[in-house]
Amino acid sequence: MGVNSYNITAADKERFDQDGYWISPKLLDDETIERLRGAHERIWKKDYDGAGMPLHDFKLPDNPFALRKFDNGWWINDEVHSVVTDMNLGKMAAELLNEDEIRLWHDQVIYKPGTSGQETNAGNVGWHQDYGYWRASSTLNMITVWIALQDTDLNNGGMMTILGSHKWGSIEGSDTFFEQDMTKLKQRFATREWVEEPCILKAGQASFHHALTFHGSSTNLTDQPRLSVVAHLMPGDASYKEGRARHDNVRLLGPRPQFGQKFDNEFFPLLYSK
Ligand SMILES: O=C(O)CCC(=O)C(=O)O
Repeated sequence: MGVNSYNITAADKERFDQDGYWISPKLLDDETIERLRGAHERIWKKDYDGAGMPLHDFKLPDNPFALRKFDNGWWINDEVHSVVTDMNLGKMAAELLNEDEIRLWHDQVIYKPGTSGQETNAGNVGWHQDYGYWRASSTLNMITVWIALQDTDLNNGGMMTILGSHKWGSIEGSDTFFEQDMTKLKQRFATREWVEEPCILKAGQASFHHALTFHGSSTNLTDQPRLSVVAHLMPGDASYKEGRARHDNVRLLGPRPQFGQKFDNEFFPLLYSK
């Protein structure tokens, strides 16, 4: 159980810097993929590991085609814990971001049902920037690792990124994950060259995207769900930034957090230190 090690090359880094995302080689072996698929099954049945409480409760949506998303799976699931805190993920993130230390910001366990060909928006993830949600963090230099638990392409609702959009800066109102009208969002955000790049992944591969890279995903037209585990990572010295935006992570700093306080307690495990 774990993530294979991989040394980021100069070409990988160049690709990430230019495009705002990079696709890794296969990082998980088949047994780990199976265990994470099992983790999904257990999480959706509320079968939790350990004696702790989940970050949030949930009810499975009435609409069978709606996206399911669970945050901080690592708190209550051993397999998710082991993968999203793996040193090798942290090292790749550190090399792509040019940072010395990497911590976990939070994770997500995402399940997109298959619609067997029915056109519906219920499983869509609207075009958004992750940093649109993360303005409470002092740094833009954060990264998302989206790990595929089956072969993934546009047919089963795979992610698309907008090439080079991480160079556009932090766009006002880009916290639009839950808006499902992709056309309307494109009209709003496509004020510059808008090139949609599909993230085509084999099971066990991951896509690493910058916190400012616009991305989203559409319908899973197959008859199988699209499963993924996602690690959102930050530099070791990220701290609470004063501003308008709030984030659930701020509560994890304690009852009276201070602006400038580092997100460096046990809720934000250190994955890697150079
Ligand atoms: O699962 C998806 O389609 C999108 C997930 C996402 O927005 C993310 O991992 O940052």
